[in-house]
Amino acid sequence: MKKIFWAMLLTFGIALVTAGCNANANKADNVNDQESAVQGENQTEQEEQGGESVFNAAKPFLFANLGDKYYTPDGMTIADDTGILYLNVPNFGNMEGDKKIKKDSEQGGYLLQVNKDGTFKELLVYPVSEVTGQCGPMGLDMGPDGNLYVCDNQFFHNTDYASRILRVVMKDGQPTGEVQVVIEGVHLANGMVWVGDKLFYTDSVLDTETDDTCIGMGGVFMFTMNELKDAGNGDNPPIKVNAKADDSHCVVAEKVVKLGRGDNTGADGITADSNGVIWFGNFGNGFVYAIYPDADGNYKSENAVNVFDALNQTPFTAGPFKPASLQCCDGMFYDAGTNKVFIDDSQNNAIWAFTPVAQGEKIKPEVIWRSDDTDGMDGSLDQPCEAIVMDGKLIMACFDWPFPGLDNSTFDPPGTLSAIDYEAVKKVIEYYNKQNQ
Ligand SMILES: [Ca+2]
Ligand SMILES: [Ca+2]
Ligand SMILES: [Ca+2]
Repeated sequence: MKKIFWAMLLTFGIALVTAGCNANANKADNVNDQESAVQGENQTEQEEQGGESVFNAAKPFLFANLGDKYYTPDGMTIADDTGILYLNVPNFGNMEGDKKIKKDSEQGGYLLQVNKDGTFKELLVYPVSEVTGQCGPMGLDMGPDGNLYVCDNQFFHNTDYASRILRVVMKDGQPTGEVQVVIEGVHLANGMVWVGDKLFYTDSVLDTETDDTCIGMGGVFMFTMNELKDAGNGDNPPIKVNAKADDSHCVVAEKVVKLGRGDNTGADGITADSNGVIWFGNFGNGFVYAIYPDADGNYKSENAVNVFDALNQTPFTAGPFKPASLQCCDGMFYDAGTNKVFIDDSQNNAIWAFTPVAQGEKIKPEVIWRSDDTDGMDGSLDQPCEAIVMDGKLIMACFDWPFPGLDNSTFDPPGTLSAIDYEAVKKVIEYYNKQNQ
């Protein structure tokens, strides 16, 4: 469960301090205080270099080499009470045959525990679906009951609504071995977040009529813990959903406008900020949306709005990176420390960040880092799919399973987790804040 942090005040405070530093820098020549003058010179130097030193410090490094066994890492979450980082590894990267059987891998994929030093251990091999003989553990989050809830994406094995939401029963931070099917009938289960007693997950492929411009649809589904608690437990059957916009649990469905590489995959990454606002984006075209809770804390379709129109964007050109358009939102992660939502951009091998905005406003995503087409072994981004902050690092899982139109051209194990120093991330954010003034 993501804690609701009261970070707005803190962030506002940091913004004021930053503004004060800028004022000093501008007046540095006239100030006798030596420290202020040195600080001013450093800042001028950075500006002359286009922030080169700021961006160089934010170069990703290899946080974990997952070896040849765990090659397609995806969802991550950290337990609030224990600080344990859980990582799902569906291992889609290497499959064979018509039934998409995973090669050199357990068919169920894996749940790993990742430690602060980048070492890890396998906690669970997921049990497989009777329909497909596979399991595809992707997005996950800790529920208020202390159990892990998991998106089991079966879409690559079976497009006949075989995806599920699973409950990994936990005790003392470790799986007991029991895994229950809580929801079934999902089409492409992808991202997940708990907000209080409400679970939200994205289904990236909902049934819809398509034409030349609208090529797909995805949506966000919501369940309360009260609805879920008995589902799949003992003799109780799972809850069945329809992967359609008119399902009673579908809070919002958004069509995918054809753009760039023409990918029709809808809602993917999803996260919640400290005000309980839900942020999600489309994998296929990079559109970003928000669902604002109403005064009673309810989430309704009329409060779901587009906050980033990828069709009418100007390519991003700041920093030392190639011009980039945001046309792919994979995982999203809200970090209270910076008050930023991070977007994993699988298409551009990039990590973006934006500040949450009030209802009616638009977001302004900015590139924190972008890598070339790499194998990820030096920590470069190799199709980043999920991000999380742990122990002074922004950590990104590298999916490394190329689709058409992505910068990543080659599946090249071992699987990798990249990381950027958190202080360096903050300095990049400060740099952009200055440029925007
Ligand atoms: Ca995803
Ligand atoms: Ca790789
Ligand atoms: Ca690669």
